[in-house]
Amino acid sequence: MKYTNPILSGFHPDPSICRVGGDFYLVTSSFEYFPGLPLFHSTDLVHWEQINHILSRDSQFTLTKEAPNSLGIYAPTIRYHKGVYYCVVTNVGGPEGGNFFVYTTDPYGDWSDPVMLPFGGIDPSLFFDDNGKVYYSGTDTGVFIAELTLSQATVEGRIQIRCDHVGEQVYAWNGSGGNNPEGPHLYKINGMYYLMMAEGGTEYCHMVTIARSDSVYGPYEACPHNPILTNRSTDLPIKAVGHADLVEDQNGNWWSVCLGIRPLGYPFRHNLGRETMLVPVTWEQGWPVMGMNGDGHVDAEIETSLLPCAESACSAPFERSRYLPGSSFTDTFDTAAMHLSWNTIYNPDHTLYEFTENGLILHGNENGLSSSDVKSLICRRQEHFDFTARLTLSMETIPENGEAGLAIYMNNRHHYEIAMTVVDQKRCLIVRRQIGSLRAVESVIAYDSSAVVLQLTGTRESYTFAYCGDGQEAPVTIGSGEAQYLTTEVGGCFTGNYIAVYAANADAVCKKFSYDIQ
Ligand code: 6LW
Repeated sequence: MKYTNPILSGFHPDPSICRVGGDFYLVTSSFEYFPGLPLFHSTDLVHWEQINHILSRDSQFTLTKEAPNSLGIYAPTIRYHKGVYYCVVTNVGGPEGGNFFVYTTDPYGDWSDPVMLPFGGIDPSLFFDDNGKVYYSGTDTGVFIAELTLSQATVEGRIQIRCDHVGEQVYAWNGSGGNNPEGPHLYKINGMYYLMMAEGGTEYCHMVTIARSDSVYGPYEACPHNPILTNRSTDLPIKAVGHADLVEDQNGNWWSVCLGIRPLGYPFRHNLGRETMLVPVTWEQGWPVMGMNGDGHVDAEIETSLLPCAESACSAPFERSRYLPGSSFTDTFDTAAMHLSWNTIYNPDHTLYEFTENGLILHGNENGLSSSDVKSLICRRQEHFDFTARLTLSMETIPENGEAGLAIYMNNRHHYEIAMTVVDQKRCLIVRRQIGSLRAVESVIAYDSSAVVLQLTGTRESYTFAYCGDGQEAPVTIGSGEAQYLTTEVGGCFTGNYIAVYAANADAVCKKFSYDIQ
């Protein structure tokens, strides 16, 4: 069978994976977006459903508002041990930031409040040794390992886990000499400890390296064929691969998930964020060999007969299906809760969202798209280069400065949008672009009706805006902008583009939203 990378398209960086029987669980970073840590399930490693968010409550985390930088929820690790799922992660920024873990016995249900850990830095990982000891690895001035003493109790039928003590931080191996050694994961495989990490930075020199030892604190011996995974200095379409995690399937085959990017073209610029890839892993002389041909690369198409669940047996893996990422999507906002694929930026102000039988009312506050504060906005990842998004929107009255619309959004300083607004006391539709400190109004057209369908079409080259009024059959294009200026290389950081529905200084009713893959 052939599968294609990415296995999770759009902004899904720093993947971490664990297996429980025939079930795989995968989590990715979420930065300033809320809820945090999307959680996915698969039985074949290729088809994933989103089943939950690990951080779904304000009591679990407060996101720091410091746009346009990406702060917030960095690089998680998910592990399963004796009936309990653990996710350890960093909330970067703010007084409530730091490293912590949350846990649950049901990954589909609520995860615990955070158990804070007294380590600085980022990229935490947990390792449960078969001798009962638990180790944390992370990255501050270098990559370190420290023992954790955890205790478990059952209170009112619910499991409670505490961290009673942390051991000394031991800097056992700091990679092969590349910059930014980070994202460490510790494993024990056939009696040997393996410390795998990313080096080279999360850009085009990214790579994965590994070392092994017969003792957890080392000394570690570097793999003679490091880096074991990289696409640097190749012509492969997927670039910047790194930050990997390893998993063994129930048949004894090994796999790695890692992040990678797909530039729009040359010069390299990418707008979909860092995406999740899957590569087969074999072992030679006690070292992992990654990639389809063992060449240490991530290919866009991978031929393998080893996926853990044959296609026929996987025909009904999604009984509890919540959301299949990467599919076309329509929301008529007729449930009282936000669909799993929607995010807000920062912890939301819940009073800005009202579900009614007419649709979702966005109560716009004073914060427009360029604000670095909490906005009346919902957004979902751009998962494909080619797509069309449509929003059916109505606004009865529009006060001065009021607007609502549909945007392609990298951050508060890089976004293009189409909106219904008022100019010179007349209702109109407007297309605007902001690229850093440059702002332009592309077009303003008079528009009399209170209802409209706004359309955003994406390609590798451009984002194009159109509208459809009452009784109008074909959308009318009123503006467009280059895709290459809404990219990480131009104005982004660690995230990818989102399609956003928003209101500011006015109320708007959203009746329908659709995202169609072209
Ligand atoms: C993450 C680090 C990295 O913490 O980028 O690519 C950082 N790897 O390990 C943000 O995702």
